[in-house]
Amino acid sequence: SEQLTQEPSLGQALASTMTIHNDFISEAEEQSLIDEVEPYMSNLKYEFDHWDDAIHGYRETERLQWNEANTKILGRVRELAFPPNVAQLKYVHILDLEEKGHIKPHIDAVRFCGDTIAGLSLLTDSVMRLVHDKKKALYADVLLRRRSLYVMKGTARFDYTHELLANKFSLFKGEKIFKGRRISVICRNEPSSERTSS
Ligand code: AKG
Repeated sequence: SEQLTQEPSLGQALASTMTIHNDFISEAEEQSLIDEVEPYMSNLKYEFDHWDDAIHGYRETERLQWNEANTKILGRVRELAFPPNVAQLKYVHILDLEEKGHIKPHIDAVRFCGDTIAGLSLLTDSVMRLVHDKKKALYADVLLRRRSLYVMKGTARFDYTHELLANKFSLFKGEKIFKGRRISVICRNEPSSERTSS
């Protein structure tokens, strides 16, 4: 699942800029996040087959206010992902992918998001594929376990597309990874004025 051996320096750059923290939250903390977002999410419809959309079978929202327990969890995410003087987006992005849902390869727009993306994966394991934007033969699959946190920055965020494999293609090191419904809770920092003004 890693095809980066032809260019070991790129493999290293990727490994140091896409980090996974397994069991970042407990089962109780996962439930606490779900309990807060589910009443709102369950009223939205899943969206499908928008021809130009990167995401299929999803519903999403952004949230500013969280209860005390969840504010603490998100504080731990922010503390790990962002140095103290980095301006963070206050809104947290919540993406709910139904079992049939998947995310097509894309790079997050530099206009809307800074150099770091930190995402908690809730409810299911899944596989994220990172493909070098210019050299498509260079890619790595990353296992996003239920309750893990990933932090994607630098090379991984700017030079690689990321996608979340549909259940029928969901393999990691040759092993089937069942992807059920997945909710991701994503913190980002503010876009940099240098990148957006060019
Ligand atoms: C995006 O919002 O751009 C994503 O690719 C979401 C990634 C995730 O669900 O962890």
